[in-house]
Amino acid sequence: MAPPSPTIYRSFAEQVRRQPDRAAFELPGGRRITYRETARTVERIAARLVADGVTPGDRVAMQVDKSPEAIALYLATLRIGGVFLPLNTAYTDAETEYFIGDARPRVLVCSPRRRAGHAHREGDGLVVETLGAQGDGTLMEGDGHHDEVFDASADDPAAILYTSGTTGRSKGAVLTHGNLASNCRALLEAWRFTDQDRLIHALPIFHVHGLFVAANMTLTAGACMYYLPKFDVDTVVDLLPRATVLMGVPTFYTRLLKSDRLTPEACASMRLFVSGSAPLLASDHQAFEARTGHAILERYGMTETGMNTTNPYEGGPRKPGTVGKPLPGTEIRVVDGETGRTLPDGEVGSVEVRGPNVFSGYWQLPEKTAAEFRADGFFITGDLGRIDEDGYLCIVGRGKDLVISGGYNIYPKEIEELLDAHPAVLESAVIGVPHPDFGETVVAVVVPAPGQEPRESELLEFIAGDLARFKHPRAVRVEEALPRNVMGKVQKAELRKRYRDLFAGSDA
Ligand code: MLC
Ligand code: AMP
Repeated sequence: MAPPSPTIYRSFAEQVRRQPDRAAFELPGGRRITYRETARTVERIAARLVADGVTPGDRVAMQVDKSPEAIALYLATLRIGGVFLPLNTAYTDAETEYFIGDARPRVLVCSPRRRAGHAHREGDGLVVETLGAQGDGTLMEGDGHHDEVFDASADDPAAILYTSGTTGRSKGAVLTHGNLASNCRALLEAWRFTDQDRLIHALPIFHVHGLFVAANMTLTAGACMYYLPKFDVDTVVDLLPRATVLMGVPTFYTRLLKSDRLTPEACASMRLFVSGSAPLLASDHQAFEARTGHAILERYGMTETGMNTTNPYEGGPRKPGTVGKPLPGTEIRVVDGETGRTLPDGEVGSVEVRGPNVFSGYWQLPEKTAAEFRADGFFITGDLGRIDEDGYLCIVGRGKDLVISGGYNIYPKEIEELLDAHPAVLESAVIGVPHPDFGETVVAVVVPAPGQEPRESELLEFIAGDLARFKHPRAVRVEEALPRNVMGKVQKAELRKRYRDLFAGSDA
């Protein structure tokens, strides 16, 4: 009989067996949670989910504050063959409504303070549970036990993560057990991550970076994470002398560089700083190395693919402004977006990726899925890049209309549709402009409806109820008309140029 395929859950269970008394989590204040204790919580939650009616293939949605129990909920879902659906806590009720309606989860676990807002959803096949930041809530009630472990194969779905499209609504990227496990193995090897590592985990856990990179790597390697509710410069600097690895978005590093406490001595036990989810400024890379002696390792990934490329851990330079080479088993090519022809190294084109890390498709959208793949199985990332003389990939821009602010993706279309619905607005264009803290931030350019004079505060208030705070434009500018090309298409590049210095020199 073929051996069971490796999965994140099986690798975690193996660590529980191998080193039950080792700490998996260390929390602010010093509380430690061992692998054995984590496994018990996982079993309890699994029993609760099964009692709620979850069967293999059912979605389990989670929109809760970061806690160790939230990670246990993720593992419990994998254990029973459920499909995990994490949602950003910043989403408004209107945004959440869409995800729930589209994914049709069997269980929604929300924070106790949002319980009332979800009451109307109950019945109709959905159970609402609560989970608070302190491990409180209905999910933790009961003391059930669930022995069975779902025999997941590599192709079975493990998670759905929503990623907005350039047109239409968000699409759920379905990631399989094989996607998660293979990508995690490749990263463990590439970054020499072992059970001796102590990771500073300051990322949110509803995205690929915090969940499938940081948490999966820690729990499958049998390592320990300093598990923080959110990123805070001083807390992170306090932990550096006891840690070995930090994984963050570029904003982490921009903010760390502002602290006088970031010194080579503070970093003495650190062996690796990783950056990803958005472009790291080459100047920040260089400043960080000059200050600490550590060259940040930049890697490149996305929701649909997990991690694709990485700068080398050893055996080559970590080059600022590049995202390195493909992970083992993953192929990258740069092609002419129109014809699909592979371009010679050095030329800028569309970045495409193929490998065991690439997702199985968009939830219930076979046509949209087909449109994003080439016939030979390469996935079209929507990023623009070139391969340099050493074979390193450089991401030089995006073919997709997307703003990445502090590592969060924001799709202009979603904001434009809301602004356009305001009676004082004829049309709008939303762009990303450079920002000293978030890398990029959102600016809305609006054209007034005839005879109208839209005010910034009025427009922001109008869209606030429907949009998570991090998506709100940080500035609104009124123009008589939007720049258009001969085809009538709005020239966002021209607008970006016009407003590129809007936040230059601002103190974030
Ligand atoms: C918070 N705010 C943001 C924001 N984060 N606004 C724009 N962009 C963001 N990223 C808002 C808050 O609502 C608040 O609004 C104000 O900004 C100030 O908040 P803050 O307290 O200073 O922000 P903070 O909590 O420090 O958060 C900043 C951050 C955080 C960068 C630390 O956003 C973060 O952890 N980002 C990581 C995102 C991530 O994990 N991305 C990975 C995606 S996976 P106000 O006005 O109400 O005060 C992926 C694939 C891959 O992309 O390759 O990894
Ligand atoms: P998401 O859809 O949230 O997973 O975001 C994925 C996108 O983030 C990619 O398609 C890239 O545009 C961007 N991204 C991730 N890592 C990097 C990086 N190191 N440099 C530049 N862009 C990145």
